[in-house]
Amino acid sequence: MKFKLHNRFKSLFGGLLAINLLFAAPAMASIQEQAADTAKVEQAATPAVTADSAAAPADSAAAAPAATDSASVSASSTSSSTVTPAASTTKEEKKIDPQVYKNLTYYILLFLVLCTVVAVIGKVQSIYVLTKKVNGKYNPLANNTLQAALLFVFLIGFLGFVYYGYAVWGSWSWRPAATEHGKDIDRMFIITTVIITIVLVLVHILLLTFTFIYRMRAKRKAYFYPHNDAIERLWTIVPAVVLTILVLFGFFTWRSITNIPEDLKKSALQIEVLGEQFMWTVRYPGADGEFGKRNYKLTTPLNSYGIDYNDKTAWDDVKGDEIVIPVNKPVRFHIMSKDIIHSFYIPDFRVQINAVPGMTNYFQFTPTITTDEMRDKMNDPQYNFVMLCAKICGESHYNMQKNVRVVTEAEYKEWLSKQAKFFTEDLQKEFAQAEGETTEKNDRIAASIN
Ligand SMILES: [Cu+2]
Repeated sequence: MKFKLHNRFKSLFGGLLAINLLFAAPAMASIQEQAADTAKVEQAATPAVTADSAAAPADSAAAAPAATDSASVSASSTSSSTVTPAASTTKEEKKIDPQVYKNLTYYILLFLVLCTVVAVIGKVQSIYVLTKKVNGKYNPLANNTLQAALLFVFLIGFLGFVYYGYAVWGSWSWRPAATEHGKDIDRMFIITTVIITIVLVLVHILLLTFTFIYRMRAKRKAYFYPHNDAIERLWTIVPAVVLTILVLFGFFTWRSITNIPEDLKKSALQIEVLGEQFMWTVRYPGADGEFGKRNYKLTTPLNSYGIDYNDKTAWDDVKGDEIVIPVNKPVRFHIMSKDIIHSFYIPDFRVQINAVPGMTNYFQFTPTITTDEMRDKMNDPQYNFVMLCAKICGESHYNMQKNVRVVTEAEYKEWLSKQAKFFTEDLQKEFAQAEGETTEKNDRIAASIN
């Protein structure tokens, strides 16, 4: 009865698999068809492209059916949004590339071959067991010993790999912190890593050697040991205390970084950073040290930052093409977002905080190493600090980075004087026109800026 049920399960599973393939085949074919379609559309839409190079994407798409799912989706979305007229003309002559069916057959066959290999191994194993049984040499615990030994081998491999990971890759991911508070974060990181590494190694040694030592053996009876209050207390209280210490440690470190007295907040160099899909805009307050007011409702094609130019403190606001900051001076970043959540992240500075639409987050820190010094330290003359978005915020998320340069005070001032103002001439004209006075006011604004 048991054997029959087992067999029935197999045939049921096989049947489901066959039905699945039956439905999957047309779906996969239609995905291929879309990809081929799009390639044609692109060919039609860009006459400059030669027939050979336009046919190439269709071929490569057909050659990798597993990968075409996402490719065809993105490709078809571009075709529908940008080149709709061309798409409608080519729609009538769509034809499925025969290569599609060849590829599909190939993958189905590959799958069946794999299934057969697994089945053969299973059969060989059961024949081996049967022969042993027939010869009266069958040991029901042999498999148990094998599994326990394999787990022990796994333990050796695992510990070796952990060691390799720390010894070889550890240094790759480690760079000196380039800010004052960075040292606190690094200390916390190292202590946490040491504690969790000790726990990781101990737990795995215990787990996998015990499965080997106490494996089931003939003539051994398991000792029934249901309860021990002392041990339970130990393994509850010790981790709880350790975790509490770690959490408090993190809490106080974060507080020491973010809790800054009002006067130090004000005396720091202020820089505003506005994230949006998919760029960052950097605003320096200009000579008056004050940012002009900003309101998202004022956003226009010319005034993409939404600056309120009725506020005269906005007139000298400077647009940074990169982030440049003087060394050993506290800097206070005002971090904002225009659309969705982004994240302001400078790994070398141990700085990361979300850019959230509708609110401003702040991060104040003091850089201690200039870019040049860091290049010497890293022995890499091309090395740059970089600020990047640490939230996967969409298709071109990777574009959201800005170079960060730490320089001397003099170099900073020189750089700042060369940066463009937000209040461009075009904007000045637009603003003056909106005010109802043209040239006169325009001149007045220009005079007061320069
Ligand atoms: Cu982003």
